[in-house]
Amino acid sequence: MATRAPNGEPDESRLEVSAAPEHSAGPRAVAAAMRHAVGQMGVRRSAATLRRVNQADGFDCQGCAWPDAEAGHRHVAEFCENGAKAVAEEATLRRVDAGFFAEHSVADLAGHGDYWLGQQGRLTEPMVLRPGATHYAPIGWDEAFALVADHLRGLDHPDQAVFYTSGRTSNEAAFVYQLLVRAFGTNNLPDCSNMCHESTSVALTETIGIGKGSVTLTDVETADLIVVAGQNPGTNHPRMLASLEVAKDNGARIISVNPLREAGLGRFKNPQRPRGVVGHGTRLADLHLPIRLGGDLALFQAWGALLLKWGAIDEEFLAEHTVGFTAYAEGLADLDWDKVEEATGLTRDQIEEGAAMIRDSAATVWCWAMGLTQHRHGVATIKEVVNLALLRGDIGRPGAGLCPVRGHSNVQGDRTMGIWERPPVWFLDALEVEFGIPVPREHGLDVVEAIRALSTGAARVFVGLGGNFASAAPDTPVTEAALRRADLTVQISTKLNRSHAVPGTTALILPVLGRSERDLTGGSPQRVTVEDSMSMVHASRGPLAPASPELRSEVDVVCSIALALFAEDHPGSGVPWERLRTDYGEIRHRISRVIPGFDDYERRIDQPGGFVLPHPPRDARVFPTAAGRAVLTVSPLDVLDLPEGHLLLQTLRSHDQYNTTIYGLDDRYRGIRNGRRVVFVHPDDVADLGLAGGDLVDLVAVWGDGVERRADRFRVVPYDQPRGCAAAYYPETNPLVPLGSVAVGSNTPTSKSVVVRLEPHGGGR
Ligand SMILES: Nc1nc2c(c(=O)[nH]1)N[C@H]1C(S)=C(S)[C@@H](COP(=O)(O)OP(=O)(O)OC[C@H]3O[C@@H](n4cnc5c(=O)[nH]c(N)nc54)[C@H](O)[C@@H]3O)O[C@H]1N2
Ligand SMILES: Nc1nc2c(c(=O)[nH]1)N[C@H]1C(S)=C(S)[C@@H](COP(=O)(O)OP(=O)(O)OC[C@H]3O[C@@H](n4cnc5c(=O)[nH]c(N)nc54)[C@H](O)[C@@H]3O)O[C@H]1N2
Ligand SMILES: [Mo]
Repeated sequence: MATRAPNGEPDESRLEVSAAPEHSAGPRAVAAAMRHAVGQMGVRRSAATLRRVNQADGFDCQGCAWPDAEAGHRHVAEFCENGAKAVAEEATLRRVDAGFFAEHSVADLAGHGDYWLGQQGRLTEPMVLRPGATHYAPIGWDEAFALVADHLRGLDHPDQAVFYTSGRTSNEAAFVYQLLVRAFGTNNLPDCSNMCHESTSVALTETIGIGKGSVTLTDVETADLIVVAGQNPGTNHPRMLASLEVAKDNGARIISVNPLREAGLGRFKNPQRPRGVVGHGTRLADLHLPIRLGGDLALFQAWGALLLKWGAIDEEFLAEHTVGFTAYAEGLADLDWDKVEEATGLTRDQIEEGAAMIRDSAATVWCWAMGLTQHRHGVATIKEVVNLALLRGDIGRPGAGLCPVRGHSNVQGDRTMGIWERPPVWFLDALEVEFGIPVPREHGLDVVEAIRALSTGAARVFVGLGGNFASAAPDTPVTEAALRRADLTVQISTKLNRSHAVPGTTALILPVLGRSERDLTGGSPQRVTVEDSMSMVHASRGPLAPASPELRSEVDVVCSIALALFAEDHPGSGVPWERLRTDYGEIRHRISRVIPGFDDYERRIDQPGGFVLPHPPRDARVFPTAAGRAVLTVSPLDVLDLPEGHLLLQTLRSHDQYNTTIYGLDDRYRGIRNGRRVVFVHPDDVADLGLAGGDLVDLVAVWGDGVERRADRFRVVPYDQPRGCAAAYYPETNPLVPLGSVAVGSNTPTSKSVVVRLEPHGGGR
């Protein structure tokens, strides 16, 4: 365990920096996984729990949304190092009970960061903070539900409440939650997607007519070429490395587009194969393009221009299935190569080498994650990915397609279930018909808008179904002040986090079961379902005894709020909430009547591995856009500008965290031990700024609104990447991300490009 400085935060003075390793996984990953698991769960519970992860009769790993192998092809241990950490974090034996809250005032909790808070263990009983109180105190479940209902009924308008969701929520809980919110009368359903793959959803919906990826696991494993842009699978989707290894064995080539040379895409030692334990492992990336932050838009346009010049396009596919080709080709006719080189930081030779690999590929899979979505021109960049896939006819045929790699394990499913502030009309119509309730039609607030509404007092109640809104959202002081201004904050959570420490005037903590736990709501075992990144829906059933007998399921909590909220004269009372609460099969039955693709839901999740949802472009090259075809689009070349003496900072994940949950203080693949307050800077930039490795600096963000945003006390770590770029971990750097700095079209905070300057801490070294 890390020692603690007086404020309860980790002692960063023990930081150790070494060279980043060239390979990932291997036996050290197994050792790290076991260390975390045993530390949180003990030996016997670790073995019993980890055996059930991602098995056909087990529970879905909370770690990520990468699909499982087909049911017959699963290993005994179908999880990865970071999956084991995610499981251990939830199945920990540590507890946060009423005694803990009696000991720690809210002010005390607010003095701690997410690492300390998360390490305290699982929440065990409902807690309330009354107006003016210094401490959370126990409250009965029924009283808690009545308190929520009273506050909601007391609002002048339903739009004064916002209902956040984090993507770990099951399909069943998500469906009843959005139903509750819409029956109440608002579409204020901001979710973690707004900060994550929203740029993807917007770009794909406009261009191919559906906001989801078009590949299956088999496509990835049989691709000729895989482009991995703006994604760090070694840390965030480790099981993807196993798929990439299979693809390599089948002859695929891989291009990595990333400012950093991430260990996962170097050499991969598969811990589940003998040759991963000895020897050098598989070299995954054949070409690494160290792109400047935000340069992908320019790179993809340049690739498009080269493919056009070489005539390396699928004319038949373009003629039959697309619109917009002529405008696209004209748009690239006079591409400004100087600007391309400036934006990408790559040479024309490097760009041509990548383009030639695309030209020579019979089938290409395009993978991406936060490195593309969290930029000002994130939507435009992803539209350029689509342009390339369309040029090559790479949608709707084997071994090819679009592969946005999702974050939270059920973030895609939550959207399918209607967690969306801008729901489609057909969905609302279907809800109205199914439940006989009027539902609101005006779009609701997304994350950034919700923070604004809470800040001004336009929104007065915040409900969070999972997640850690305070730490995940941008502009931390602004977000925290917004939450504190609320009349009521309700956090439905498994573990303590910063969001509990920045309460509204009244605050509730409602503790729930995690996915690894048995759910006996209604008296018999319940299962839930989730959807992975490739639209596979399958069941999940937890094997463990609940962390506390007081815990309720998310479905139970949501339905119980509804039962308390809707009086008999309210149309919402017509929904059979008690039936839904106690029988998740009934929820699935209702889902199957509202959402296309879920027919015969109950039976199809009995099949090992579940079932795949329809995806017209993937299945039949049908594109449900307004034009009835896939759309090639034209976007202006946007180059992120960097004032003299400044750096472009990306905020990213270490190997020892799950978003705002910090597992530990190491980032093994980047050579960091015992610390998180580090800023990675190119060695020549370190020198040019008059600094040296190990110097203590404050990060100061520069943004057009004149506000000075700071994050203090970071150690400078010289690290290979394009000049002018820098990297530091989230959420410590969230105070630097301006609320107003968002992606055009998706409103996603630009967490991967923040203009900063480095100031020596305390004015000197
Ligand atoms: N263990 C673990 N697993 C996770 C998570 C976790 O925190 N921990 N989080 C989950 C969630 S919610 C998500 S969304 C995913 C996140 O998965 P990732 O998107 O892989 O997460 P990040 O750490 O944000 O990494 C972004 C990557 O993009 C690169 N990058 C940054 N800017 C640019 C750019 O402008 N261009 C290019 N080409 N590359 C760029 C960075 O160098 C880094 O390699 O992972 C999910 N899985
Ligand atoms: N600067 C910067 N900011 C970012 C990002 C970035 O790259 N840079 N990434 C963004 C992205 S991609 C995302 S997805 C968001 C993440 O935003 P969130 O999803 O809001 O954050 P998490 O850290 O995943 O939430 C962790 C909390 O969820 C609760 N929890 C865990 N499991 C369960 C469960 O089963 N049920 C319930 N009810 N609660 C549970 C626990 O209390 C835990 O403390 O952050 C975004 N913010
Ligand atoms: Mo995410």
